[in-house]
Amino acid sequence: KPKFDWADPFDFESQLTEEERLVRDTARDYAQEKLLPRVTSAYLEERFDREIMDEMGALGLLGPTIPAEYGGAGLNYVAYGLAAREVERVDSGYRSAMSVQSSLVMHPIYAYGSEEQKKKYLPKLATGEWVGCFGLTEPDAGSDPAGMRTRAEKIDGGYLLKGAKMWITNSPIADLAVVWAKSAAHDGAIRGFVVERGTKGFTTPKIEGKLSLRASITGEIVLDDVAIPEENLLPNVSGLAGPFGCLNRARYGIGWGAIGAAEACFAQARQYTLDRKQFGRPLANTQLVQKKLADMATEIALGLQLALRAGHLMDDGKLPVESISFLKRNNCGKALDIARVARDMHGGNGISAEFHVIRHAANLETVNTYEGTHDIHALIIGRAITGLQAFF
Ligand code: TGC
Ligand code: FAD
Repeated sequence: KPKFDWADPFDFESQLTEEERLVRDTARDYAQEKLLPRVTSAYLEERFDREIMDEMGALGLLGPTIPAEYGGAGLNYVAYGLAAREVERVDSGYRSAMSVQSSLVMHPIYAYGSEEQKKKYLPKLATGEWVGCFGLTEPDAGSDPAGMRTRAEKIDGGYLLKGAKMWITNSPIADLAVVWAKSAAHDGAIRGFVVERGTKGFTTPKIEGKLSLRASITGEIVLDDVAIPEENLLPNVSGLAGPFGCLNRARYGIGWGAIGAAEACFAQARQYTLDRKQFGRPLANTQLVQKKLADMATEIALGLQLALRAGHLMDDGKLPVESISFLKRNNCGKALDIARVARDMHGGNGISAEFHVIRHAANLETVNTYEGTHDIHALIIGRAITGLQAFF
């Protein structure tokens, strides 16, 4: 009789290749041994440890799908997803740092950059020697990035950038920023520009006082007449398809990562309710608790299969962007529900940092919002189903 494994009820494991398992194990060992011990203090102190980027770089976790000739690990998208799941099992903020560098900074330079840009930036970003950030959102343009105000003006030998970006992961520690701006010289089209730290007029104030994703550093990007040379324009993309091409990959990785956070909450809630006794028996010996655990396990199993299927399609170049919205929306929404229920199942202890569940729940509020909110992805899916635009 096949044996039931509560942590892997559908033998997910056997669907992975040997290389994918190796990447997963490397990421899991690193996350459990090096990230988990420092996450609570980092979260409480609202601190991101910069050396994490070097550590991830040394393990090949930055730009894992970028070919080796530019410093990447040349892995497939399933392996990338598995790594995101392991890192987010510890904290969504650490996965954020990894996804921004990989999908939002290295990917656009790789996919849209000149050969010189690829050679100059990608190897340093792959090792973590340099940190990058991605500036799309603005104070008045979040869900609707087409409404951005940041402008690029043509000047002799380059461009002058004017504007401001808001809620930018890693901006205060970034060595370079990939910034999206409307360029008058290109009929007002949105274009991507690489801005290096130290360029006059480029500042990145930290956003203090976040109550979610506190182990990740977030800031603004202020572009006060920033003059950059012509060679810092990303030459091979124009329009919103540029930033969206990056978001597709990051959203895909988040779909995997959120399941890692949900699994951590589920495992923690299972153990806690087995250990904790009330009314003379373990909490896990009650019908309500068992139903909650069964619901969690079901959603995790479904979400994981969805992520793997998406990964296989992505690796075959057959994953429609609207299907990425299914993955991002479902897995983030379900992970947030699971984290909230796990918090509740811990009673008073559930609000303590020691038990991790409230940290995951608070983090997942952000994860459910960034890279397209839960409702924005519903509208993307709704438009694809009906052919009707309901954003406005
Ligand atoms: P729409 O008319 O739909 O499209 C405009 C142009 O873009 C193309 N396009 C895409 N291309 C590639 N991939 C996609 N997913 C694409 N979606 C659209 C489209 O084909 C079109 O091209 P063209 O050549 O015909 O002009 O544009 P819209 O303005 O109606 O868009 C509406 C909407 C809601 C879909 C979109 O704006 C949206 O997705 N909003 C959400 C914004 C968002 O996700 N922001 C994320 C910021 S970055 C971030 O959060 C990082 S957090 C990272 C971390 O810390 O982990
Ligand atoms: P809004 O767009 O103002 O949305 C507010 C509410 O209105 C949401 O519930 C939304 O679903 C709803 N809404 C909006 N439009 C509609 C509509 N048409 N119909 C119905 N409901 C609607 N951005 C970057 O560019 N780079 C980053 O690195 C980055 N990192 C981030 C890190 C953190 C910690 C956070 C919190 C955000 C980050 N973001 C980043 C920004 C993020 O992508 C935006 O916050 C997100 O896209 C939502 O935009 P907004 O905050 O302006 O909300």
